[in-house]
Amino acid sequence: MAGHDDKSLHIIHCDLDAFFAAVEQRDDPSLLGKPVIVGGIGPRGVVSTCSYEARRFGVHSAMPVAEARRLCPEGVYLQGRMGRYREISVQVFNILSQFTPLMEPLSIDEAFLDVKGSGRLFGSAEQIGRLIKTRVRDELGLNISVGISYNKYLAKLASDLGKPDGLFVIPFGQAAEILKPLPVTRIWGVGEKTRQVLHRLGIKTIGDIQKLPPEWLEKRLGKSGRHYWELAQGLDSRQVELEQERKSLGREVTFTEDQADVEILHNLLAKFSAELCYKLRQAGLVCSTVTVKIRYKSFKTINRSQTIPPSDSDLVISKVAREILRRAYQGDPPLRLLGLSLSNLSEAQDLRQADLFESFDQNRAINQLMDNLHQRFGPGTIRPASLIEPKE
Ligand code: TTP
Ligand code: MG
Repeated sequence: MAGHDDKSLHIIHCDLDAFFAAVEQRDDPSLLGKPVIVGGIGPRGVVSTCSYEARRFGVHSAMPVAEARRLCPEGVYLQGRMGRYREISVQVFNILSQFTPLMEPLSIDEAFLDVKGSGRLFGSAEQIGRLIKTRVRDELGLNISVGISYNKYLAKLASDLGKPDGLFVIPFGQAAEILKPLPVTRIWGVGEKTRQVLHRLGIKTIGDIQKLPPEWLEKRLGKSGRHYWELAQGLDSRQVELEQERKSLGREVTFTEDQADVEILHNLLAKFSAELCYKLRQAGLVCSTVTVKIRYKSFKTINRSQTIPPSDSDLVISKVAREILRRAYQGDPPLRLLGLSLSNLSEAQDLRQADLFESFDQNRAINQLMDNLHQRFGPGTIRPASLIEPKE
């Protein structure tokens, strides 16, 4: 496997241009060349994204739609169609995965590829990048920006620097120079808060960080200080991970009408727990962290986690999840989104420690029985009473 000393160009980062807006333009060619803004259409809606034509007016993601309308009154404003974007996303990932088995999707429109072993079939990383761009354009009618380098951070930066419709390569030996003039917010993970802290320390560009001793930054920012210092030098040892190896499993729902009924929310968490634990057991995994995510109408989002002894049991996890929700939310204001994710995954044999819990073996027997029934008669055959919907 390629270690972090491998300076050959073998990591590709792909990211679609103006994804949601580009899908709208492709599905309705009368929108081509126009400023298209996708976002919530209510009075407090937020821009999800917009076409590059709209960006020229200063419109950008996360801006209130009302402000976008002021900046760009002639824009075409559309409510998103998430199902459609997911569908196209799957088609894009299908194309990408044909160039290497080592693909790591990062979000709905971006993925890393490690093409170390793909050379004989498809050529250099740059040739693969060109093939990807051609296929995504010809088969799906979308522009995808491609960044190529010898590690993940630099490949991601490269795709960003080349946008739109880019193909940008950062070879070893040029990384430090390319990084030097960029603002610190170009460091992966540095957001507005860290930017302010760094500015107060007189640090504005990545070049400013390059000149510092790592200990200096570590002393002021803790462990992330060291990490940012490494990225500023163009060092990143993280490997491209297969999706199956990903460190969490999650399920969430955005409500069509904001939801404040605590009982419905609790039942949903039980349902998510059942689905996710079934997947865990199929994969022979257990989880040690349970995270509940809630998003208010205002878009304010809260994540609350709890560490537990490793488990793959619906009963254990749904109890923990509901306890977290009970502490975090009492029914006001209404929620727009509820999610559950399980992380800190490990192989199921690590479970022995958890055998200390008395009811554990009994849970395991019940789960095994339920999984067998699922497999034989389809999902939903047998469920804990808490998962039966009120209508039924
Ligand atoms: P991005 O890749 O960040 O943005 P983009 O594809 O629209 O534009 P580009 O990559 O060319 O800069 O995000 C992908 C999609 O995710 C985007 O089309 C819409 C959605 N999204 C939101 O809903 N809200 C956000 O704040 C952001 C940044 C993205
Ligand atoms: Mg994108």
